[in-house]
Amino acid sequence: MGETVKTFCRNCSALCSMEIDVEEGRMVRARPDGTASPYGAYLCPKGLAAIDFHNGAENRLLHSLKKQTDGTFAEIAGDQAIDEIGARLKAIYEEHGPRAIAVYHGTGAYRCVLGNLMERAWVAALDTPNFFSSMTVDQSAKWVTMARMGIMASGRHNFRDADCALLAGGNPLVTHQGAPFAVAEVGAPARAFAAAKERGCKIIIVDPRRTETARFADLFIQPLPGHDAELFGAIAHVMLRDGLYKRDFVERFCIQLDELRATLAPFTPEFAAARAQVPVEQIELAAKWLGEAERPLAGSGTGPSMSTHSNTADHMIEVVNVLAGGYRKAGDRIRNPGVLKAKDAYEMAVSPTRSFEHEPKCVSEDTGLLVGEFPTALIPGEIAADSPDRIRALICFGGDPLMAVGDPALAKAGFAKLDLLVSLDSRMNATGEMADYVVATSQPFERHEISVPGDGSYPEPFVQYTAPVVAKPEGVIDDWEFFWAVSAKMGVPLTFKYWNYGLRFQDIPEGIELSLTDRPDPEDLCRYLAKDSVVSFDEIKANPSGVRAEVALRTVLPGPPGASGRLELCPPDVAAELAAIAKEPAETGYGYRLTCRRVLHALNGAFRDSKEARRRFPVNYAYMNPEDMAAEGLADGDTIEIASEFGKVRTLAKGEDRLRRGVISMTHMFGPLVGSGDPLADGGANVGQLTSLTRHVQPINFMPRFSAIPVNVTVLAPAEA
Ligand SMILES: Nc1nc2c(c(=O)[nH]1)N[C@H]1C(S)=C(S)[C@@H](COP(=O)(O)OP(=O)(O)OC[C@H]3O[C@@H](n4cnc5c(=O)[nH]c(N)nc54)[C@H](O)[C@@H]3O)O[C@H]1N2
Ligand SMILES: Nc1nc2c(c(=O)[nH]1)N[C@H]1C(S)=C(S)[C@@H](COP(=O)(O)OP(=O)(O)OC[C@H]3O[C@@H](n4cnc5c(=O)[nH]c(N)nc54)[C@H](O)[C@@H]3O)O[C@H]1N2
Ligand code: SF4
Ligand SMILES: [Mo]
Repeated sequence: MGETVKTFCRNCSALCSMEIDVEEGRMVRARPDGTASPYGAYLCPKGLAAIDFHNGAENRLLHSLKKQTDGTFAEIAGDQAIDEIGARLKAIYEEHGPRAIAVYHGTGAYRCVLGNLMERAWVAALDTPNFFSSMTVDQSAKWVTMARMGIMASGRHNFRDADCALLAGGNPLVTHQGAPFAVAEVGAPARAFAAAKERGCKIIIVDPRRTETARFADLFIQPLPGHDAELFGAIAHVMLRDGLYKRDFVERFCIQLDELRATLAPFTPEFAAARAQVPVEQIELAAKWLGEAERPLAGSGTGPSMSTHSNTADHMIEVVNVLAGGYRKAGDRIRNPGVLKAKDAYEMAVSPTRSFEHEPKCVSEDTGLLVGEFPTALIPGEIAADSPDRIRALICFGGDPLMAVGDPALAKAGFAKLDLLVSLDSRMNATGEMADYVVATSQPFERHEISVPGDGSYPEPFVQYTAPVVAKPEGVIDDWEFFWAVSAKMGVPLTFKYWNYGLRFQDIPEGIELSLTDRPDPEDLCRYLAKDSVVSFDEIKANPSGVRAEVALRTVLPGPPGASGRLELCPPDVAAELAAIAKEPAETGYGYRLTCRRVLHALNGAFRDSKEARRRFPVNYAYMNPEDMAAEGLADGDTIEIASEFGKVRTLAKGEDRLRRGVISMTHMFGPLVGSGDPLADGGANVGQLTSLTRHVQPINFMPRFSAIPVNVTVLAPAEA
């Protein structure tokens, strides 16, 4: 007999509500569940493919593995693996101190609520500063901006309230990436854009590729990649030149306007238009629309954050948002103050912390923490450093850092110096291949979860809880169990807390002290997380489609009297970066710029081997403008070699008229770490081979250049007819 179970997808931050048909303990079909969801009924192909994936696609691991002395893996029981890992960690900790132990938190860990909080509790209990995540090889330019400019505590406008929205280098129709940085709604993004247009919101998209999202654009700017610093510098220049900025806002909350004006003097629209190869009029128009809007919103996806001068570019995008006054004001309605933890917002600026200038610092470079994390691109260096504080043990939770950081030769040499490498994952990946232990974990539909990651970020107040839809296979464990059990084995007591970004774990006063011997009950942990909820845990549990909570109307409150925080628009380091960019010569010798992009049917390294993804993407194609292909004598499916200053990849070319000429667009995390030369046999190519961990890296966050990479193309073989 079959049954239908309600739950929610945990692949991305949309957390779409769904129902799943289960027959004889096996999931067979998934459908969207619009009963209470803040997006209505919606599921993307990855939500649907999740069933496939659970049922064994992509070589799901059903047992943990231990590396043997001959380099092969042998199965090991989960408990045994934990005992051995716990003992080795304890020895490393006692001999070398807490800094010898590091964790890497990957994309698969973000929506794993209990695992994530147990990991944070463990790291806090060990008191190691070595916390790394995929965020610092993603959009940590945004964290750098927060640390150098400060933040407006009132927050940006909700997309549903904006009357002019600019998105640079993001494609939410495909990626479902939204607030707080990008401009979109995470679930049902096309519906949200259509509704925005209906309301009369003007939409500006800035992207070298005419993205799926760009079909909603009132103004589409298609620059050469790598020139957002100039482009947004020029938009700011025009806003200052024409008085198109919110004077009151800037006077109340900002400093360094004169410095900004002086620094941006060379950033005329003509200068930026020549660099980015866009019409001057588009720069002027973007400045005018944003300057005149009442509730503007300017933000970016990964494009500018991965591209040339990413930190400066991001600072300038935020400067444009500041000049436009793109934040909620006192009295503005807060659409979703949160349900599990409802929060107030205040109209006040919080001055920059420049946290990266303070202790603790990395050992391989003079840089410190950003939002409590060290830069992931420094992991290989932090392992290889000649320092008593170097990293000796690395636990990777739901990620593949070896693939994610690029520069495989350097990264691999670093990882090889570890005493202990553990991958906590539901499948084997490149990092797992190098690991001493791969601990097989449960997958979302096999565990308890409550919507902590959506709280306060859903477009409307909403909360959902799920118990496992199906039982987990015998040989796998929950991620949270790993951290709890390893900690117990080390004799380190844990306090489980409701942590979220912006909080320091140690500073959170409340928590539950966990026993080292009695395994916590996951439902009890979820109940604890709902302790302060507007809707009681029992009511949440009784409503498996989730609850659209009735939350009393909250508005943004005025800042406390005497609040003296200010946004720094143009600190000296940013001014110096802009001055250097203004004088920089063009990078020559390369015919193309290779840009980052994502595809709908894969999620970084995950789902690329699902049936649907493989049918569409036997490899990660190198998309090129058809005129460029004709000029190279290339046809669809021809094999090409793409070479940067740092390495080469081989893949198949495919025409895409959405791209401007001179741009090649390719997604990441396909193929093996280092390709064999046969892209079809490899199932794609790792674009990380074209990147460097030592050259073209940003100061502060050490972000490598993953987009606008200068490359040349060689034609290798025509496609078979
Ligand atoms: N289906 C799917 N969804 C995903 C993912 C996935 O792999 N697949 N990954 C998830 C993750 S980890 C993330 S971080 C998010 C990312 O979410 P997005 O940021 O929306 O990701 P992309 O679709 O890669 O969009 C980046 C855009 O930047 C453009 N771009 C590249 N270089 C430049 C540049 O120099 N300047 C400008 N202005 N634009 C540029 C590219 O053409 C591309 O359209 O998506 C998440 N969601
Ligand atoms: N060249 C280049 N490099 C890039 C990028 C780029 O665009 N170009 N993008 C960057 C970005 S934005 C990111 S986010 C990183 C991605 O880097 P990572 O986050 O390190 O890589 P993913 O492939 O997303 O790894 C997710 C892993 O989580 C596992 N997983 C899924 N669910 C669970 C679970 O419930 N529990 C556990 N334990 N594991 C689970 C999956 O099997 C998968 O192996 O790469 C970065 N690197
Ligand atoms: S958008 Fe897709 S991957 Fe993200 S939660 Fe919804 S169904 Fe899952
Ligand atoms: Mo990401």
